[in-house]
Formats: sequence, C-alpha cells, structure tokens
Amino acid sequence: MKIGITCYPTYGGSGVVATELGIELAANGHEVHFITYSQPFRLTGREHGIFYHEVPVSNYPLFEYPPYDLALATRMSEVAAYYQLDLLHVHYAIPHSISAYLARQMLAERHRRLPFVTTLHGTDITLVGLDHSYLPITRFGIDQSDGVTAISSYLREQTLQQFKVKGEIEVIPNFVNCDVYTPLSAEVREAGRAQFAEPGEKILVHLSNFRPVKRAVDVVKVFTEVVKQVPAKLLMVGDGPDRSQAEWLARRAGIQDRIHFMGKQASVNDLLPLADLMVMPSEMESFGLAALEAMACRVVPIATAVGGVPELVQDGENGRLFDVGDIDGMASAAIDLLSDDTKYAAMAAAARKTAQQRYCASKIIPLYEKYYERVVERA
Ligand code: GMT
Repeated sequence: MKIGITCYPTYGGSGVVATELGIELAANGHEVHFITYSQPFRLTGREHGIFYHEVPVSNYPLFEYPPYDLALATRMSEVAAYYQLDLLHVHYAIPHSISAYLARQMLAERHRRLPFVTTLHGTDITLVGLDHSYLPITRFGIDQSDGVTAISSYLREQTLQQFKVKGEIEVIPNFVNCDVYTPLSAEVREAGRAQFAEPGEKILVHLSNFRPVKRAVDVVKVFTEVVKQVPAKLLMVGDGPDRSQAEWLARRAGIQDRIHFMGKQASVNDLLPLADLMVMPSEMESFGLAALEAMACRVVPIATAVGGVPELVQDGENGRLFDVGDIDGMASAAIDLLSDDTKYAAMAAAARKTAQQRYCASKIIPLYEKYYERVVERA
C-alpha cells in the first residue's frame, strides 16, 4: 500500500509511535510518505521506502497565527494525488484529523478517494480534547475519520465516555521492535555502564518530555531516597518545562553529581539497556511507551497505576505500580529490587517476556495492515 503518515514530528510519544510504524511498514514493503512540518526525529531521511514531505507554512503580516492546519491539508491533498496514496494515517486527533478531513474533501471534488485513519494517543483526548474550545472540533474529526484506533483500552473507554463518538474505536496497542530494543551482551552492557556509573553502582533511568504530567521532579525525589541506601546513578533523558525544577531539586538534595541530565536523545535503544530500573511516576499515561521500550530491554519499570499503564505493567510480576505521588512506595520498591538479585532477575525477565509476547512490532504491525485493508475496502 501507499500510506501517508502525519504526526507531531518532534519529541513525544505519538510522534515516536508514528515514526516507528512508518519504519516497520516500509520494512514490510509498503511505500510510506511522512507529511509533517519537520522530519521526524527518529528518521535519517535515507530509509528505503520512506519519503518525507515538509509542510511549509507561509506567514503574512496579516496572520497573527499562521494557518498550519490549512497548509497541512493542502500538502496532504497534493502528496496523496501526486503519489496516489491509498490512505492517510494521522496520529493525534488535533489538528491532524481536521486537516485530513479537508484533504479528503478537496480530493473528492476531483473524484479521488482518500480515506483517513486517526490514532488517538492520549492528551488529544484526556487534556486538549476536553478543553471546551477544542472538544467539538475533536469530536468532529473523530466522527469524520474512516477509521479510529486507540493505543489502549483505557483510552478507547475514555473517548467513548467523554466524547460520545458515533463509530467504532479499534484498540491497537503501542509496540516495540524487540530486535532493536533488546538487552545487550554482558560485555557491551558493562562497557556502556562504565560511562555513567562506577563498578557496583546501580543505574536508574527516566525518559520523557519533562512536561508537568510526567512528574519528573518525583523522579529526583525517589532517587534521593534510593541513594541513601543503594549506590546508584540516575539518567534523566529528554528535556522540557520541568527539567529546570528537577535540576534545582537535585542540587538542593546535594546529589547533582549522581544525576546525568542528558537532554533529548535521538535514539534510546542503546541507552535504556544500560539501566536497571525505569522510573515513570506520571500523573497520566494512556499507554506509557517509555516503560514498554525499557521493558523490552529487560529493565524493570517502577510506575504509577494510571490510565493504560496497568494494561502493560502487572504489579509484582513485570514491574511495580504505585499511586501518583507515592515517593516512599516507589523508593522502597526500588531499594528492595536493587538489593535482591534473584527477585530483580525474575521481574526483568518477565518485563522482556511481556514486550516480546504482547507488544512486539511483528505482532502489532499486521493489525494495522489488516485495519488499513478494511478501511480502504469500505471507503
Ligand atoms: O505524553 C507524551 O509523551 C505525549 C503524548 C504524545 O501524544 O506524544 O504521549 C501520549 O502518547 C504516547 C504514545 O502513544 C503514550 O505512550 C503516552 O502514554 C501518551 N501520554 C499521555 O497519555 C499523557
């Protein structure tokens, strides 16, 4: 098939999922066209079967707000016509589903079909879509989509309840390429760990866009308790509004030398397997992709039981779950696991098994392919 993909190309879970999906689809022989305002950060631009089309947004003094949604709709319709796309797949409802709707209407005028699938990722429903000014247009975009998927059962239920949408929503969970996100050999892992930690020290990792919903400050609070009992280092991967507060707290606690603030990283598959624990204390996660990527690397998640996370993490089996803000609970679970090699090894193995058995790209990509076929057939 020839598939157009639109997403937020910069840092964020939905853009990562969209990019990885495009890479997997191209590897399966499909032709994939990314239509976004900049090249998705996990793409090099040289991948076989993947084409990138930038959306230029002209700005005139008259426009206080440049109309990106309209520029996107125009580019979507052009790319669809020039490359004879079978369908568009947009990630994150706002404004992508509305631009796709406009592109479909524009092409219909010229007797061309362009069905589109919208994948809901989380904050498009749980935060942005519930802002009164966005709710009706988000509902409209969802209702107009030729297919709608959600990345967890939790998000599907939320959308049905809050938006009272008309059509079906198919749950297709997020995925990870278990060959790319995979444990390292003992030798390579030890060499990698030596860049960040002394021999015998444990490594904790946090990966996010440091938005308030991620509670990055809680990670530092948990780590402050952990290092009182276990020699350890913390890798803070990513950047965003709460980074400065997290850095300030680390200094105030006097543990700044134990924390590496690494900023945005293009690839994390070489970093995650160096760690022992992933700390994800989010206020909300519709799925929790960072935890899945860590689990695939045999890293145990210490997370909060919010949104779709309990669909991925079963407390005490393949990770640990706590209430939001339960710093003591998360810290003592981390200390317990880092002090008991047998318990840790069993949980780490279960984490990897969960990724392999339920969320491997090889299992999830065919679900998207079948879904596309159904959408194209009935459009
Ligand atoms: O929270 C983020 O990282 C941003 C957001 C996005 O759309 O980029 O993430 C959402 O989508 C991810 C990929 O599907 C999910 O793994 C995250 O759980 C979800 N974030 C929230 O629900 C807060």
